Amino acid sequence: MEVSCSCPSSRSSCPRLTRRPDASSSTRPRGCWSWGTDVRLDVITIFPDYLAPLDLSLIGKARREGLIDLRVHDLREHAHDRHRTVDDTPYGGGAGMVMKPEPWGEALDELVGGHHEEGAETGAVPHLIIPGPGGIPFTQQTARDLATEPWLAFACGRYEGIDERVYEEAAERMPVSVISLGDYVLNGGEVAVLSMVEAIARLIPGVIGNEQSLVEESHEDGLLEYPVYTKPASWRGREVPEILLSGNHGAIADWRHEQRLRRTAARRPDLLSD
Ligand code: JB8
Repeated sequence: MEVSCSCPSSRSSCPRLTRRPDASSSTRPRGCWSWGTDVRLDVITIFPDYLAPLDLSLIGKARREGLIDLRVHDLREHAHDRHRTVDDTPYGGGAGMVMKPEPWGEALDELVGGHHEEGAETGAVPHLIIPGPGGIPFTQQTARDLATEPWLAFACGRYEGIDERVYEEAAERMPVSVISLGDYVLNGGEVAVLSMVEAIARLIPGVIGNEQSLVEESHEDGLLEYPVYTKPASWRGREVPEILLSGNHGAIADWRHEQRLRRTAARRPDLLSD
């Protein structure tokens, strides 16, 4: 079955249609093209195995169904010396090593077409995300914004970071954002990319079955979530709040709102004052 399309861009220029049209294990009809839902994600790293968890759970299922086209690339494929070197000592001295520009240049060329080549591929480019503790903060709003983009690429740094000229050259070829998960330091970008991909991918329509569960959660409307309970009603002498057993839906909604306000004031007063 071939589904007709109404997207104004041609198939050959739409980055959302570069994947196979009929992933064999998809629950959608074979040959079914989708519009505005699937997203391409590329990750460049010297540790591709760090991204293995993205085969699991809801994100793995979305990949197998073709909702997410996630491709992980080994940066060392673009290091051509005998030791596949990706780092070198910093100019000006100082601690640690810096990632060399040449492998990054080649890896980005491979994504978007040759180095300043005319008409390579379709002209489509990804929004390049580079995790780093010196970046702008990643928030639920960042995840919402990025989830609307058709093509994201993530560059995972290691050591003391990537040669600054890579950021400069990339920014002349595609949108680039340096993004930080928070005010703490990791050993490299991979774990940050795992977090960002999960936060972004779960907002893509179809990835999470129950879309209402995306609305009723922390950070969706500026307050933390209310506490939740399930059976049994009494456990180790601890009772579920009586209101939740009352069947009074209005009173339950009021109680939950009050719990959200209290919890936000106690744990995240910054969310109430901003
Ligand atoms: C070297 O804390 B982070 C982070 C730390 C890093 C690199 C990338 C990200 C690369 N250290 O978000």
